[in-house]
Amino acid sequence: MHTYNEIKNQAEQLHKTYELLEKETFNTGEVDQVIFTGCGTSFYLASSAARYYQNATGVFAAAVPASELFLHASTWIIPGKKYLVVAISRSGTTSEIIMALDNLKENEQIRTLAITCNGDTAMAEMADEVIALDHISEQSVVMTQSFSNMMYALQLYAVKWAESEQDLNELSRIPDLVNALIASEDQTKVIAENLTKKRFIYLGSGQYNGLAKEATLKLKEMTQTECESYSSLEFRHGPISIVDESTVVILLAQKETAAFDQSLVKDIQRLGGYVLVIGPTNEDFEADQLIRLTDEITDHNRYSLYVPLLQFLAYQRAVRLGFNPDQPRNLTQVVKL
Ligand code: F1P
Repeated sequence: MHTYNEIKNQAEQLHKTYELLEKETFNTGEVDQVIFTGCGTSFYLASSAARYYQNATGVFAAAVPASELFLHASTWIIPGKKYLVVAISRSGTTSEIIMALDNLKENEQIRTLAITCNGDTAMAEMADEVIALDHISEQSVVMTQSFSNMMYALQLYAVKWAESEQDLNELSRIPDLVNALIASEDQTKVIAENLTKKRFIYLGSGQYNGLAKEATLKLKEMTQTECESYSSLEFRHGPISIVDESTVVILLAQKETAAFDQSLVKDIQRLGGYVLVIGPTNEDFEADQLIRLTDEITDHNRYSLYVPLLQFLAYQRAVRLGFNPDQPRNLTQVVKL
């Protein structure tokens, strides 16, 4: 039940995250590149946050799993360049993130920022700066509100860095909009509870590609379904061969990519696939099911509105299949090597 509750009350927590970040000041000193890093959900968050950050600030940003950063640091760090490494971890104790930070600590070209839901950890102690969302104390094994809140905090961080009032205004509206969406949680049940559908594919582009990957992980963790995700238009380049009547494609649509999104939906439908589109679609957009999100918020800032829908979908399917989402198979809250 705590997994459900933690999805359900994330808007309240987003309010608290906004209040916290609004007050904070950060070191925005010169950097050449920013590397976002984490493991599992926190890595997918890193993938989205890197795209958001670069778009907001104009500073080159990339995402890398924390394990890659300590196993293969030289493939990421170029001597002579200045880096900011943003380390993401709900627990702040995952082995790989600690090892990555430890590996970088002697390096003077690198400064670090940790974002975590536990400010009292080795990770927080090792970093030069910390964003501690201590109001999030998630009990669920799978990450839900910790994901949305850490992403939202990193969006606010980027926007403060860029000094963009317009983005800050849009982001300030997000918690109330998420709250309204959560009230209609049943929208995803149509597909979550349809057991004739066996195969799930998530598609998203830009910062939404990381979210498509995270949605895939949520479904996999809670239901052990073999599912996949791709950058939207990559899907035609091979993976589309698996589409049949048992396939559901969940497309994270954006205003700026609408024409490409629509033609992709039609191609998938022609092959028998069922397509659920989540996004700010126009009246004339066609799909098997549409969950419309407001276009009053730009593609750049709409991210948090997709998140609870994708989390509910995985949760609802788990319940329909008879799994207990609070006890996902083979998983623990923290991975220690
Ligand atoms: C990240 C993580 C989760 C995953 C699992 C183990 O932890 O990999 O994404 O669902 O429960 O931990 P963290 O470093 O963010 O605490």
